[in-house]
Amino acid sequence: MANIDGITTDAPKGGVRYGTININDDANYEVKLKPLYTGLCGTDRAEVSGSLSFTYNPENYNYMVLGHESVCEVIDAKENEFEIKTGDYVVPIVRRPGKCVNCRIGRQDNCSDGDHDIHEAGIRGIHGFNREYFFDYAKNLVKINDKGMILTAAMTEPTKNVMKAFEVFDTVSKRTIFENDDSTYLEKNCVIIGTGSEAFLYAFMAREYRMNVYLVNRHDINDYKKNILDKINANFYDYTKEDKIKKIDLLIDTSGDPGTIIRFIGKLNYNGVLILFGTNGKAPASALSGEDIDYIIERNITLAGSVDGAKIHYLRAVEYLEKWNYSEGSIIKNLVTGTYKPDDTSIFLKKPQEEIKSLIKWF
Ligand code: DN4
Ligand code: BGC
Ligand code: ZN
Ligand code: ZN
Repeated sequence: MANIDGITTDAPKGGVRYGTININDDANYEVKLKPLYTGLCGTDRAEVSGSLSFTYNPENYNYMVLGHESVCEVIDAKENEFEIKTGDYVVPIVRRPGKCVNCRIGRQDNCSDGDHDIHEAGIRGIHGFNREYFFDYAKNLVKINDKGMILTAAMTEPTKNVMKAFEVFDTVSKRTIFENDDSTYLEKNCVIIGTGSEAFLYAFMAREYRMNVYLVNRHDINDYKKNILDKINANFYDYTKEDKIKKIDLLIDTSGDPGTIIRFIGKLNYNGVLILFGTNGKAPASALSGEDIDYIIERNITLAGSVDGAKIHYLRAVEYLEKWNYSEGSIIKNLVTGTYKPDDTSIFLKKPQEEIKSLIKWF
């Protein structure tokens, strides 16, 4: 039993509060972790607003500690086969393996155990990382070797989702020759719906494929965000005012808004791929017409949902983040638009207009 200061919520009904709580700690745990930075995203705000359909509290608790994005310092470690030691910086994995065959091979991101058997720190059935310390097993940690990139490393968790989604894209692209005749993705068009942190991370990765990248939203974005996109040679447009692109090869949705998604499906190219990623259970329904369905079929368009990521995607995320961290200008660092104190719960309630990625600083 430990007294822990944390941010608590009465999920799934929503709400957020900062305070002192008692949690039964498992004495068998191998490492004691102190968060350095935790991040928050659309998922946390959906939990707090009560709109996330699949969130549930840990067993025997009527609240859940929030937080699934973090970079932590190991403040105590028992001997372990992963050689995680006291003083190491690590990122804990959000989703913990269940019973199905995918979970048993480390692919819990593709778990088929059923909604209430999926466990995700700070999201589904287990406490999250927004607390002064917590305990874990070494196998659930991804080591950050370069302590100089701590701020960038705080974005490992959201970046691993992007790595998984691009793996899905690579996999479905194998059904045909998706590349150009010079075996590149040059001049292929990638449109990303939304301009939040995940959308920006998707833009960084789509540029690695050397695609033409367009972020879109139903309103303009500020110059700070446009400047970041300029620096990575990506574009933005307000789709209610202009239409910069006729044919889309890869469409990634981070809005979860059915009407907007359908609007863009009609622009997908032959053999195009749509990755559905944004969740928005409260968005109004919007129906596909028979014509839309014919359009999708006749062009061999693939619609794929993509959630979470496995350890391999965390490792890949660390590699790309390291590359971007040390690229000219270190643009990736500019995605962090604000750091907040643990007791400032207002950040969970309202997204600051200028936000790309908000972090909570714990030291
Ligand atoms: P976020 O910062 O809330 O981003 C959502 C973005 O979508 C914002 O820029 C919204 O704009 C924009 N948006 C909303 N409605 C529309 C619309 N009709 N047209 C165009 N843009 C729109 O959240 P995030 O970047 O942290 O995450 C993106 C989404 O992915 C969230 O729904 C998360 O729950 C979900 N997510 C899924 C996974 C997974 O599947 C992982 C992480 C996040 P504005 O509201 O700023 O104006 O593993
Ligand atoms: C997390 C994923 C998780 C998803 C759905 C996201 O915010 O990054 O790891 O699977 O939410 O719960
Ligand atoms: Zn997140
Ligand atoms: Zn499973």
